Amino acid sequence: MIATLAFGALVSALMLTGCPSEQNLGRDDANMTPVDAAPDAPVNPVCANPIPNCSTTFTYRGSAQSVELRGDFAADGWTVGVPMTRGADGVWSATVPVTDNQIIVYKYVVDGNWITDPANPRKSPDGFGADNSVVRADCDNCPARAAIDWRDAIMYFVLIDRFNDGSTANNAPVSGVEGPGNYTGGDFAGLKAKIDSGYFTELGINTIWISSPVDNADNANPGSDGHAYSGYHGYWPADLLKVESKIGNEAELKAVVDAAHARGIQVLIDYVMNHVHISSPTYAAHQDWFWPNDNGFGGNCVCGQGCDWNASATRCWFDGFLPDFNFNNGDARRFSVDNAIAWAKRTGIDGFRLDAVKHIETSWLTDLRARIKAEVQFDQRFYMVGETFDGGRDVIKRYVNPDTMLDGQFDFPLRAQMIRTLLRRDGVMSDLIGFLNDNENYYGPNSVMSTFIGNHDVPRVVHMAEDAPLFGEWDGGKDRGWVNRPNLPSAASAFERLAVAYTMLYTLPGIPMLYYGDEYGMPGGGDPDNRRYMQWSGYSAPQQALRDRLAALAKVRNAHAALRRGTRTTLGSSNDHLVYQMSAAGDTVFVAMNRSDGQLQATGLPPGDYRDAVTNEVVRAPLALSPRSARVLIAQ
Ligand SMILES: [Ca+2]
Ligand SMILES: [Ca+2]
Repeated sequence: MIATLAFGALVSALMLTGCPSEQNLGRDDANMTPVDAAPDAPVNPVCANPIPNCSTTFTYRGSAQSVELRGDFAADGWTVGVPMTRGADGVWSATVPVTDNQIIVYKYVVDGNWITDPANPRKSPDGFGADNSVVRADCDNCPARAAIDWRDAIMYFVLIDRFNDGSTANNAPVSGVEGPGNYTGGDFAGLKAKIDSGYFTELGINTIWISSPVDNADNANPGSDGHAYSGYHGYWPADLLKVESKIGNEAELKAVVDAAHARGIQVLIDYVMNHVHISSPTYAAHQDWFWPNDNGFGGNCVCGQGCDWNASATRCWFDGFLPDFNFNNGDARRFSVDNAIAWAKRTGIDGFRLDAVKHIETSWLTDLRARIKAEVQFDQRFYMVGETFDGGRDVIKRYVNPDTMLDGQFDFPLRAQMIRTLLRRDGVMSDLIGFLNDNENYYGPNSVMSTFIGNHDVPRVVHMAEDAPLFGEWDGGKDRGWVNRPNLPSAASAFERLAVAYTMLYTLPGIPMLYYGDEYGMPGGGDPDNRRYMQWSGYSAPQQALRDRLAALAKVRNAHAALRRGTRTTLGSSNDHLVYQMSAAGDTVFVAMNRSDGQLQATGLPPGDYRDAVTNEVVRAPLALSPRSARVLIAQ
């Protein structure tokens, strides 16, 4: 709204009838962030009487014979336009109906010439080498939600189909597909129910990344393992303009976003731009927008088959039924970027998780960021985090530039090192320290990476923490995706090691990302066994302890800026333990962890009394660390 008011001379937009009075500017208890959220977490001014519809007026000062408004204020606004009329003061104007907070991209046609609005500094690339003007209507003058600083985010990934079935009416599994590869019923309605019930709030989650809401192919297609799969995962986009009916409709998606926002929770959607499913109407209409599945040597160009994953990274097809966009084609790039922008505007989301970044032409990313800045980002930073599933920091960093591309990426190299050192107990703690020393600040001063140890493309992390680990840090675990599927470990040790690793994630900068089910150590081998339906009750004691620990860690992280924004100093270590200090202005937190199965003395911790911020115990240094334990300590 600030942006709109800044050029109020341009848009005399504000139809202020019914503007809420001071006392109802969102101080509605039902909408307040619960007490365990960060002191500086966003509060949520929600207007008591929002005004959905109003009108806005555009003006042009200049001599002309005719002036017309063109833009996306109406479905045919770019082709039909609205004639502007000259007032007695010589100012041209046109008034169009809008909804509250509607973002309008427009141009003026002055005596037949298309121009941007000379009085409006906010411009967005039009994809043809020139600009459009952009304004946001503000009907109720209601203050925006308090903006999140993304360094304060704690993220949770919901694979919608596998999370919570809120409506059996939309359940429609694909015939010919076995259970693990098929739709299981999870939907937006189920997700909203969990948001409303406070599930995420109790876990200290303030950001949810949801799997793609875009319509997916209804086909069954074979995976590389020969089993038939459906598009339950969201990575087979078909009709790019529609919501996937098996997980809900657009109103239900919007209700998820609104419910999250009311609780101070941001929403990211997974946007899949690299490819479409071969049944997509976009592919049918525009085959020239896609790379041919032809390696030039008489073979296909499927990644890892006729084309190399790396040498042909941007053009190879992930599978023979997944045509790959060629964004060197300007029409293809405009269409795709338009589509991503449209999803952001329609849903009111706060960011994107962008799939398979190293497999697209970089021009797509730079075009998207420029338009996000102009057309979507008004009240707070629109966070874009990429997936580059790679152990190389250089290739990951290539796409991190908050000004022109991504805010950050998922930190796969950190994940690998943490799994090696803390869960599998390979090597020694100094390996991890050396890695952290190199990793901190690696991606640039304004980047915000996302840290994690589990996601939907690797075996469930609990099995890497078992006494005898079942998987290595880069294992896909596909050999245990359908058969010989791992069981829940019965011993507490694996869960205790996970708690140590999460203590590190929650005490270092970056956005910790929790994969659904990992909060209670969900078991599972490789894809699709790593995507079992969420378990909502009946946890073992070690599972419950892990989940409680994560909730407590989130509270500690929210309470201490040093953990979210501070700098780390190693104080002491041995082969099996590590002590470090996190410091920010006026805030110091000590972290001590022991990965071994025996008790160890923490070294480097200054002598004195401490309060364990997770358990509230008071302890004294020199300090003994129990087997497989970590403490977050505040000097007393
Ligand atoms: Ca359902
Ligand atoms: Ca590609």
